[in-house]
Amino acid sequence: MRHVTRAASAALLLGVAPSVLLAEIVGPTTPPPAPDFEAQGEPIFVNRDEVFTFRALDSYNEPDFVAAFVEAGLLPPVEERLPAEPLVFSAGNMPDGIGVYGDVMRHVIGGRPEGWNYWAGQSYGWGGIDIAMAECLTRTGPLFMINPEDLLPMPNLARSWDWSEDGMSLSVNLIEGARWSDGEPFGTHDIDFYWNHVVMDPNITPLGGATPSTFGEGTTLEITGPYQFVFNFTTPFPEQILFAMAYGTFCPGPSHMLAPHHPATGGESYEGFTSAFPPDFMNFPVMGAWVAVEHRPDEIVILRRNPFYWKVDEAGNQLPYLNENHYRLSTWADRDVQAVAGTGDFSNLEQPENFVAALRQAADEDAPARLAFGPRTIGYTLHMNFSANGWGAPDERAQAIRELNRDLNFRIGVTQALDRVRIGDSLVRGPFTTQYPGGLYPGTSFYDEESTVFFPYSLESARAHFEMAGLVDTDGDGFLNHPADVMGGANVQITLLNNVDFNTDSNLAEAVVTMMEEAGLRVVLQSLSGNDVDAVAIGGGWDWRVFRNASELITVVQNTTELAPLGPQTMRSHYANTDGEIVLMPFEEELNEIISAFMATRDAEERAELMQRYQQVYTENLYGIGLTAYPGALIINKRFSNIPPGAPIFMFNWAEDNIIRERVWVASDAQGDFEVFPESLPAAPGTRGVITTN
Ligand code: BQZ
Ligand code: CA
Repeated sequence: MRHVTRAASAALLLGVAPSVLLAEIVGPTTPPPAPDFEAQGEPIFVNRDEVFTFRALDSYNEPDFVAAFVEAGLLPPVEERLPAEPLVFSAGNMPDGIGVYGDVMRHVIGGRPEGWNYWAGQSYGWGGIDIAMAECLTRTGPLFMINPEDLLPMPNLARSWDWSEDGMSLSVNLIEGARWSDGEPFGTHDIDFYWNHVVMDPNITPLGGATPSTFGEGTTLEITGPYQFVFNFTTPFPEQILFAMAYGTFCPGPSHMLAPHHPATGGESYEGFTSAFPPDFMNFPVMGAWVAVEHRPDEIVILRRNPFYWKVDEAGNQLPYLNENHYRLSTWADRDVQAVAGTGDFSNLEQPENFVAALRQAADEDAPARLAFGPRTIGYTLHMNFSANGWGAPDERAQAIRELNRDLNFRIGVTQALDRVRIGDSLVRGPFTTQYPGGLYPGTSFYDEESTVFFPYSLESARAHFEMAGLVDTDGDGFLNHPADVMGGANVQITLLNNVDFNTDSNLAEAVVTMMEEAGLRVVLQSLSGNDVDAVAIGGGWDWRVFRNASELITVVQNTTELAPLGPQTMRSHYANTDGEIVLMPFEEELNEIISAFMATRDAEERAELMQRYQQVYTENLYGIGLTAYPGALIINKRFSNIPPGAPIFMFNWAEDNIIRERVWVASDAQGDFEVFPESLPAAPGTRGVITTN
């Protein structure tokens, strides 16, 4: 009731609504209930220190073929390759216990590697390649199984941290004596390079999009030793920093490789920095469990075990257990097909168009793969470009759209023109999809239904709102026109950016085009492939965009800074112009206040209340227009052991991180004959392939 009154009075306040229009307005409600859908498999909840600890063991083991490299004098002994106190996975937390060496995880992906300079924004092709190669200061993927009372990021390259008494600084201790996969030492020299020449350098944006605002405005980093550094803050106890240290935003690169190419440290130019490690540059040094040793374009990327990996199991076996990781370069839909058929090993079943076929095949007792649906954490938002001061250099037409995007009546018109039942059914029938108004997802810990504003589907109401936004079909061709003083009163024409690599993105984009046409709005697709979509999205050359949501709308605590336009490049629908200026709408100021307050408090009740306000302000202002939300399923070949029960395909991170691949193994009698480079190890950086002992 409250909402209905508010919307009607808002229309009156705008002073443009004749009573005829008001009669057609359908007011907002709370969201319709989601169909029941049981997640399959519950996580076994534990505290973080039950998963692993850092400590020295009496002795260490390695695969026999690796020991042969040591005997041949090609590699230092295993105890010298490991840190004094490696990360030790506890047997008690392993679903199937200590493993054996061998075999391969065969991934299939839809992306393509652009190059290996992640720190200059190059994608490795997604689907778990970068997650396998890059390690970060903290780790969040496995948090889906951590007790709520202990829910903070897990240590990783950062083995521990201490807050100062006043909470204004955090000193971080790195793992000591760990090495990059080429044997070079890892330490704060790598942190120094990442912080000062990647994060703080406005000329480059690393792949995860880390900017100074990611770590809190005014945060500084001071190196205090070879393995220790200190963050200094402007507000006390910004716990958020621990999440900003995780995947995507604080995964340092090998400074011994990167620094010589960076203009600030001896390199020639930024272009030179970006292109220094093209896709055919093999054996780029990593801290991850596997190294890229082979890339055949459009065919495959092969990763081989890193002999310097700094994690072991409780019996002292150096990890990983799996010798190789394959990434066949195909399509995302093919990943589902191959995983179910057993010619691939892993898929995040995330495109509902494939649900029915996958379910049918997996139901067979002899099916090679198991399939388990998780919570409803895959969702799509229609983003509008809110920059009216130059981001992406809009022409007159695009500028007119930006101004419409900033008009609440226009956004209400758009949301009410969307029939979300039809949208869901166009992807898959059954209890999977739910009508998603936008903002936080139902079923997640900070979600509050009462604070969620849902504008029901109504073409009449949509048209009335478009009219209140000044759009009328003045030439009678069925499409709404701008007022005479904008674009000469021409038809409104909007572009919709979508990622053609996913059928779901394309189907949703087409549904939006169709439904807008029914309401008189002309929308044309701007269809691009993944890497190009990301480039256009960051560059700002788009009006609307279909976007698969990131983790902040599920967890709130991961990527929190991306919930509001706190910095020049934090809110993906509203970046600053090239001068770093951003003109906020009043409700955006409110969102900024809420998120800043959220990050500044550790009081659980206050945090819950703040997120209720966030959801209210977000959904009543339609900051992002929700399209649909649904559950995804993890498909994994039955021969793998140690897959944690209840691992969601997406929560704090993707399943490629959630399942902790370095401790996944295959029983000897179940191992396939899949290794392409048996008995070998990665060659030197810049060299193709592997080395052997003979
Ligand atoms: C999962 C993921 C692992 C990126 C990518 C891709 C890019 C986005 C997103 C997902 C793929 C898979 O997602 O779809 O299931 O394997 O790789 O990284 O969509 O285009 O830019 O954010 O993670
Ligand atoms: Ca017209």
